[in-house]
Amino acid sequence: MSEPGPAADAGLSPSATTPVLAPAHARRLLAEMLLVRRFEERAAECYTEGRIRGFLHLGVGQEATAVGGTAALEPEDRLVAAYREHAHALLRGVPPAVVMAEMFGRSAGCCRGRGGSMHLIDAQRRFYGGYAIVGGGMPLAVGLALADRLEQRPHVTACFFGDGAVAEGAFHECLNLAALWRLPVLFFCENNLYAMGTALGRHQAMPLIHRKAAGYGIEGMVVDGMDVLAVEAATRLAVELVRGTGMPVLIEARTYRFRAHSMYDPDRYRDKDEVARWKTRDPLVTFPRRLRDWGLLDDESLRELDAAATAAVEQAVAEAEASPPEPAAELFRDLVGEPIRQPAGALS
Ligand SMILES: Cc1ncc(C[n+]2csc(CCOP(=O)(O)OP(=O)(O)O)c2C)c(N)n1
Ligand SMILES: [Mg+2]
Repeated sequence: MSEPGPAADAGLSPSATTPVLAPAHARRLLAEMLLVRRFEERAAECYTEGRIRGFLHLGVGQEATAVGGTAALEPEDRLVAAYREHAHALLRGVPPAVVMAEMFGRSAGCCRGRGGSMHLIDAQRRFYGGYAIVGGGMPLAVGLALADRLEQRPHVTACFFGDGAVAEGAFHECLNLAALWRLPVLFFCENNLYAMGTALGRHQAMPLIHRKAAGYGIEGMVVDGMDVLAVEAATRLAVELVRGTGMPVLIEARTYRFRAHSMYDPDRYRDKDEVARWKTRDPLVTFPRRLRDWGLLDDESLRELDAAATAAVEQAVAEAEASPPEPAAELFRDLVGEPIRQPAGALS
């Protein structure tokens, strides 16, 4: 995507080469990235304090990919994510307090505290999880899209997964079936270059992930995942293609996680200089800077947006803290079905 015009026209006047970036839209993208970043920073603190237990995977650094990738979806479109999915849940409209309560293990959580950080789900908001198994969400996305195709519904299913999932059989099976059956899936690879401690080049013979689309006869695109506008533009194009042709599309967004894989990971497999280099591309720094250059943001508005994000997260923590755990009597709810009644004498 070419850049909007110079500050003189504040990005407001359209021309052949300067797409319009509406100020309200720019602020929305920035507000969303701030909410996700502040939410995850606070979650890390809560984890250290022992208020969140189990696993916690943060996507700090990857906000532009999640925000740009979801901005192009319609509210009715479906989203399946992997386990680094706080951003995706929030961006599909799951309230921050509900996500935080889930991570606190409280009854106000979207799974009543049973799932935790890796298993968020809210199907009513078209957010279908949250999968701890690498590549595990992909067959589900294909199934959702198959149902939409059979029922002739116009929705797109966006399936987010990491570069690690590309090494799984499920990736290839799902791209193959979705292409063969012409299913409306947007396969969205959040390529942060690492699968736990394994660098992409150590598990992929051909590491240009978007090119793997050719093997299934579908479109593949690559985009700078640190640039929220580029990600949104690419995703918009891809979603239009999926909706217009009914065929799946694969997007690879190149991004980077600034923090370790999980709260347990000592992060010894990456060169500190590499991390520092990627941090200079922090979308929470570069996007506000561009908006300032284009006259769409001043320091005070940035402070206000940031304060609003921080306040929303504090409110979420307070509400999560105030929510009780599930009563013991509910422990088996949603876990065990009704006992199957055997015909008398069947097993004897
Ligand atoms: C099928 C399967 N194999 C291995 C694991 C262990 N595991 C957990 S996270 C992970 C790395 C996945 O990396 P990627 O898909 O790139 O996602 P990222 O952590 O970078 O967001 C692995 C191998 C798992 N959860 N599931
Ligand atoms: Mg990865």
